[in-house]
Amino acid sequence: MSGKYVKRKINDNSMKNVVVILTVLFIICSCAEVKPPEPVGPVPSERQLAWHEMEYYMFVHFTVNTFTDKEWGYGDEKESVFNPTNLDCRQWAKVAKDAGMKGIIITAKHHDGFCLWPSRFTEHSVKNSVWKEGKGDVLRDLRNACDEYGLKLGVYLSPWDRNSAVYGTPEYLNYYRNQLSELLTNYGDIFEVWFDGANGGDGYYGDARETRRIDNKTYYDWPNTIMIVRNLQPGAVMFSDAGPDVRWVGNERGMGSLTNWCLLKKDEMYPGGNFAKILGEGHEDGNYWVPAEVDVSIRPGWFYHEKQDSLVRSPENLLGLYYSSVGRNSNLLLNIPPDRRGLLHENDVKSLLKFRELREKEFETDLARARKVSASSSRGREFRATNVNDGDPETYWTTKDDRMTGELILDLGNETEVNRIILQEYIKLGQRIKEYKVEAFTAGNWNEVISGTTVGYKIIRKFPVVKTSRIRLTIGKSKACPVISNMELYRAPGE
Ligand code: FUL
Repeated sequence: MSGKYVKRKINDNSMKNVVVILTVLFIICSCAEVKPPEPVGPVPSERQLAWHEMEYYMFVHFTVNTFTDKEWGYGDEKESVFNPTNLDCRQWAKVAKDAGMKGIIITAKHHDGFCLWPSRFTEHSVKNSVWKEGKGDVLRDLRNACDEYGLKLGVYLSPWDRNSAVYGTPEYLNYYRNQLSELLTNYGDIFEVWFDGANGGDGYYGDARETRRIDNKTYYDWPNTIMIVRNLQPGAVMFSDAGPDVRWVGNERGMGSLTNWCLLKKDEMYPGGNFAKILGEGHEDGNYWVPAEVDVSIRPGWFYHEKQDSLVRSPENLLGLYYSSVGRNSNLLLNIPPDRRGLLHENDVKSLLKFRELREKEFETDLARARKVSASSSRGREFRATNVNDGDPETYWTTKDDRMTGELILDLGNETEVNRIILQEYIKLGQRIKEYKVEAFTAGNWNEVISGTTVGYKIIRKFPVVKTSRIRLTIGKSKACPVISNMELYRAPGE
């Protein structure tokens, strides 16, 4: 064997080894590269994810109060006062659908204790009213109407019951839970169960007519009630001041908080407690995912009052509510109270439908869609910048784990007018962003158009019209590498 041959053989072998090592290294590197980031902090459950996507739905306050012109019934109302002349849940559902809403939550029982369904556990219900000669069931009608119009159904069951003789005793809990079980067993899939926190004290209470105080921290034994809902309707989220799944935003004016964490230290809270400020912002270091819901009425009252027919919110006002709720990482639960006919009043319907038109005009054409986007850094191909404007909520842009900041530059092609931006984090990996700003490239410089703190499921921000060919989003602070699934830009009418 000549020396030359041996040398060549050795060279060949080393070359092969080098190629093998490089290939293995490449495979290792690219595998490491495509791994998604680990979730940060609490993440939403499946039922909460489905809830986030609902965004906007109808609240319906309807009971004896509608006929007595009250906001809080005392509990001594005769069943016969409940007498809608033309109750039509299909009209409610059609309006909700036409308004772009995704569901309806109804006051199955408000504080006065009157049940809109023929409960087996009380005489104080539709079964003793004159409506449909006592054969009616508002919940059944609404279920059918929601199915017909492709809407989800939710129920409000007031824990405070001013009619029940046993309210305030342990026996009442059985009564309450029996009613809850009836609602959650007989009316199909329920998407949300609404527990309000009001406990005013005085009431009829089976003709005792007295004040009954309960300790709202302990009396209702919430953990066991929550179990009932979990067992009977695993897909339903539960709302109260403190969750467990969805929290009150802390006011009834329709104002979500600009800083809005979907996180909450809910173990420290309970329905009816004094937590308004905390509920708006949530807790940055909260240990549960409990996003905010904004509940607000289209009229001054929650129930229908004829004298408020001229006080219905205008379409422009409703659009404002949309920005201060859905635009601030919250869902919007908008109350439209049926009147004494059992119909949504013409004024409310007109305003709602016009609001839909306005909303559609605001977000007519997404100017960011499929435009060129570049990022200051990326985690790899799978997590590239263009994932933010591909219209797919399951793809996202993110950086390597050691980056807590990042920048995206969106190239609009030509000089284009814009005045709205939508941003969404990929919340399956937790809520991360603590600080962001948006700039436009104008007159040779980057100029800030808006800045803020949290993002979460979704924010929609307005800013004065700017004509630009490039928009830059900077994530200034984040709990971990930023993860953005969506960015949209619009030119809404007006300034
Ligand atoms: C509160 C109640 O007292 C009001 O009547 C209304 O139902 C509102 C949505 O929740 O707790």
